[in-house]
Amino acid sequence: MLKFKLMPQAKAFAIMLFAFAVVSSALPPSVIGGGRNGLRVTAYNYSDLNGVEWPDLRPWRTRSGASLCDRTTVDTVDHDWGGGAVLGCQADDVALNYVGFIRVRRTGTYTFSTRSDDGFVLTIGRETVIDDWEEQSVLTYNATGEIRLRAGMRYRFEIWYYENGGVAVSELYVSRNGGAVELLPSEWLFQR
Ligand SMILES: [Ca+2]
Ligand SMILES: [Ca+2]
Repeated sequence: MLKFKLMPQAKAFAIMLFAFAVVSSALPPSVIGGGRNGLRVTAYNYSDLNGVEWPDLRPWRTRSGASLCDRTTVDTVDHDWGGGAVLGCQADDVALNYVGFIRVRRTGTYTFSTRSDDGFVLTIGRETVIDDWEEQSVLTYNATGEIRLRAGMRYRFEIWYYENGGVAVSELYVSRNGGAVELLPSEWLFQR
């Protein structure tokens, strides 16, 4: 019977190569190819709106009366705070700014839909995909918007959300080319 004899160094190298192949195949492509998944979130309490109603207050332009109450990261946009505290902030009069990047694996037209209480604005690249900055109940309203995204491209991804009073919900769903609607996958989102 023919036997291959490897030098000890060659044997060690072969074992290292095999171990690397096993570890590499176990990692999802997003971990190999980029930064940490998810989005960064900055949250503000609003103590005094100076007589301005929330729908007229675009926090990315007007931050008067706002104070920083939390900075954190989230895997995706899937929050139902009920009537309680929004992240580490008040239960009412809170604005959140989610920031990061999105990269999809297949080119197509992506339809985003939000279930939010209250206001929600989604911007991808320079395009405002959802503009839904108003008082609303999750039971009665969903906003949608679509955009064409190319596979492998990184687009800046930003959401402004606000909670006026009562129940607070912030959820974002997506469907590609009119297919099944799913919660926005964390693997498509990058913090940097
Ligand atoms: Ca509310
Ligand atoms: Ca509330």
